[in-house]
Formats: sequence, C-alpha cells, structure tokens
Amino acid sequence: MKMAAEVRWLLVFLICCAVSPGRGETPHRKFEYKYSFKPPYLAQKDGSIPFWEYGGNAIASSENVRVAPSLRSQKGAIWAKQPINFDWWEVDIVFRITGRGRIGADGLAVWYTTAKGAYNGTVFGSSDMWTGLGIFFDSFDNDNKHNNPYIMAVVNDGTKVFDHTSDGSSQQLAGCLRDFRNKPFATRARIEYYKNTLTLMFHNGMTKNEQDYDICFRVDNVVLPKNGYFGISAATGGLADDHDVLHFLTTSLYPPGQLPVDGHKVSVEEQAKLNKEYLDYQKKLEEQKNEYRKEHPDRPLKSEFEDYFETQNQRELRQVFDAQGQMFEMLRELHNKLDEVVGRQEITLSLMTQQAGGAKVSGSQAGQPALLDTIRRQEVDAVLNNQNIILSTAREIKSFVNEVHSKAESILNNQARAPTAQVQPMGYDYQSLISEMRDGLNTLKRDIRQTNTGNDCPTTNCLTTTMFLLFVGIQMIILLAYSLYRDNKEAQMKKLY
Ligand SMILES: [Ca+2]
Ligand SMILES: [Ca+2]
Repeated sequence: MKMAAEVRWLLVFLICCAVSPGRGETPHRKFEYKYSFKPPYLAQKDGSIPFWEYGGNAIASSENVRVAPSLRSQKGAIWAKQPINFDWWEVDIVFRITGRGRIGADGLAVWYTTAKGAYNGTVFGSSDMWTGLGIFFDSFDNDNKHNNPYIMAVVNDGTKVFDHTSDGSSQQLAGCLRDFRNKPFATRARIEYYKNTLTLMFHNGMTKNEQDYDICFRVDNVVLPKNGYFGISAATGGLADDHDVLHFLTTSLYPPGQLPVDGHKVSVEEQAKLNKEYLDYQKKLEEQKNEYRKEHPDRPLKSEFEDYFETQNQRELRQVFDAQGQMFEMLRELHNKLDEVVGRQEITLSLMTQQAGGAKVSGSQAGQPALLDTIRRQEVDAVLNNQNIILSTAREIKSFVNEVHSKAESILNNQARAPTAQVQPMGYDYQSLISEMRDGLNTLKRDIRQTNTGNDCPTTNCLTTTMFLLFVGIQMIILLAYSLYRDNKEAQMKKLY
C-alpha cells in the first residue's frame, strides 16, 4: 500500500511537470525596440532619438548619447517616451565613463520609474523622491570611505530623499564595489528584473569578450511599480567625466506559457503600422545620408580612410589592449584548466586513499614489505631482549643449581659421615667396655694370684671357677641387654627423622 501511494505521488509529480513545463526554464525573450537605442545612426540628423527624448546637457550623436559631458556641474538625462507594457525585463547598457582625473564625478543613473524624471535633477542629473528603481554608478566618494566608484540599487516609494552625503549607503537595496571609469573597452551592465528578482551583472571593460560578465548583486522579492519609464541620467560636479551611453537594449521577458496571446492579434494590425514606420525611418535615414554626402563631399572618403590610419600612440594602445585581452583569455583558460586539474587530483587522491584503506584490510603487495620490515626489527629487538632475560635467568638458575648441588653434596657428605659418627660412640663403648672388662679380668687374676700366694685362704673356697664364670655370664647378659636397648632406641629415632 505504501509503495502504491509513493508511485501515485510520483505520477502526480510527473503530470505536474508535464502540464506546467519548467517553472525554472528560461523565459521567452522579445527585443523591445521602442525602449532601446544603439549605434550606428543612434541619433538622427536633427539630433532626435526615435522613441526617446533627452534634455539638459545631454548630447546625442550617431554613436552614443553623451548624457553629461566632462565639464563642471553638468546634468542631463534621456527618457523613453512610452511606459513599458510588460512585467519582466532585461536591460543591457553599454557605457563609458571617462575623465582625465584620477577621481571623477558624479556618476550615471539608470532609472525605471512611474514617471519620467527631470533633466537637471539632484540625483545624478534627475529627480529625487522618485517612485521605482534607480541604479547608480556613483563615481565620487562623498562620504570619504574610500568605497567608490560603487554600483548600487535604490528602490524609492516617492518619499525618500537620496542621501548624497553618505553615498546612499543607508538606502541601498544592494550594491558592489566596481571600478567602471577609464576602461580600455566599454563597460556593460545587464539589469534583469524577472519574477521579482533583480539581478545586476557587470562587465568591467577590461576585455574584448562581450560575455565577460560577473555578478554584482541579486535580490529577491523586489516589487517595482508596473508600466514604468526607462531613463538614464548623469551629472558632473567640481570634477567631471564624460558619461557616454552607447547601447540601451531592452528585452521583455515572459515566463514560459505566459506570452500574451492577444498581443499577436494586435500585432497583425500594428505590424503594418510599424512596418510603415520602419520604412519611413529607413527612407529618412537614407535621405539624411545623401544630404550629408552632398553637404560634405570630401568627408566620406576621409572617414572611410580614417579607419585605416591610426597614429603611433593609437596603434601602440590598440596593440597593448589586444595583447592584454589575449593574456586575459589565456589566463582564464589556464584558470579553467587548473580547476579541472585540481578536480582530477582530488578524485585520484580520494581513489588512492580508498585503495590504501582496502590494502590495509586485504594486505596488498605494495604496502607489505615496508610494514613487515618494521615489524621484523621490532620483533628482533623483542626476541633479543627476551633472550637476554632468559640468559640472565638461566645463569641465575645455574648458580642456584650449583649452590643446591654443593649443598646437596655437603648434605650427602654429612649424611655419609653421619653413620660413622653415630656408630663410633657405639664401637667406642663396646671397645671401652671390653677393655674395661679385660682390665677388670686382669685385676681379678692378679688379686687371685696374690691371695693364692700370700694368704692361707683355700683358693677353692674363696673364689671358685663356677662362681667366676657365672659372674662373667651375668655381666655379658647385662651388656647385651644394654646394647639391644640402645639399638632399639636409635631405630626409633631414625623413624622419627
Ligand atoms: Ca557619490
Ligand atoms: Ca563613498
């Protein structure tokens, strides 16, 4: 049942995906020429720019719009004539801010506001307290925090006064520190407002590569008023830069499936009108060109050849920039390759560590000898130590055994000597007894002889032989009994040992 539920959910998910193909897919794009300008023939002969109006100190030429020239206290602006009729958009501007000084002023602003601003306002040449979005390229460091040139976005609801003294740092929605002044190539900004996400990509003008953008900021949940006007303004102060805008290209963005259907119907009617407008414009342009050629018969030739000739300095500069551009390209390639190499190295390292881990477990042939060698040495040391210990203990045991042996020998000797020592007194006793008995007998014989020779006493009456033999027999029996008693006593003593 659980599996079935999961499968059902998966199906629902797949159906959702099929029904609304790619919420994250790239939007439909449509170039909006009515909100764009670009060279060549950016401005017409009369100085007007189709679908745009400019004022203040702004100057338009066929190549660019100089919104504020490098003179003191200049202000200018250019505004689209029509408000936009789409919700999401992308604006690509190509611009150059150049000046002789190390520091420039004041900066350039790109606007998207509910109403066209002034041509000589206080915020980078246009009106303060605007309603909508202002993107400022602020050259001059008013608050002296060494954080300019700076790019920032400020959204205003028509009530806030821009804080120039702090360079708008407290009011900015987002920003980034980028140097956009005096670059070898034109700087570019790509401002995208799509599904309430505002993104600013910036090209620093250091390379020829037109796609060399990096992100300045991306902000979600940005709500801008609908049907606003696009505009650009610029201002100079005590210091001055030329603020030139070369391209202003607007693209409307439509989420997939949201391209206006009725727009197509309208365009059928409008198309003829627009085609006519376009043809008129082309005709007018040709007429102007012809007039220009008539008025300046020598100019076209000159301008044609101007492209072929360049001064020494120009050539050197061009060569330097070309070389620099090539170096940048090579560096980027190298960087990419380095990343690739590092990635591969990491992969191989991880693989190697994995293998090493496996080798420890399985005992691979590569790691074995080194490991065994170290173990052998340790083992040999241990064995030697053990041997030494064993030798010393063996010596101790040997000396102990010798001691025991000598002691045993001495004991054995003592034991061997012991019976003689014990027997001796017995022998001595017997011998002394026998000698005593002999002495006794001798003295008895002498006494008998003396009595026999000296006194009249009858020998037979005094001591008869039977009496003598009886006496001796009794004495012998006593001696035997005594010796038997001694033997018995000794046997008992031995048993006790
Ligand atoms: Ca400033
Ligand atoms: Ca500042």
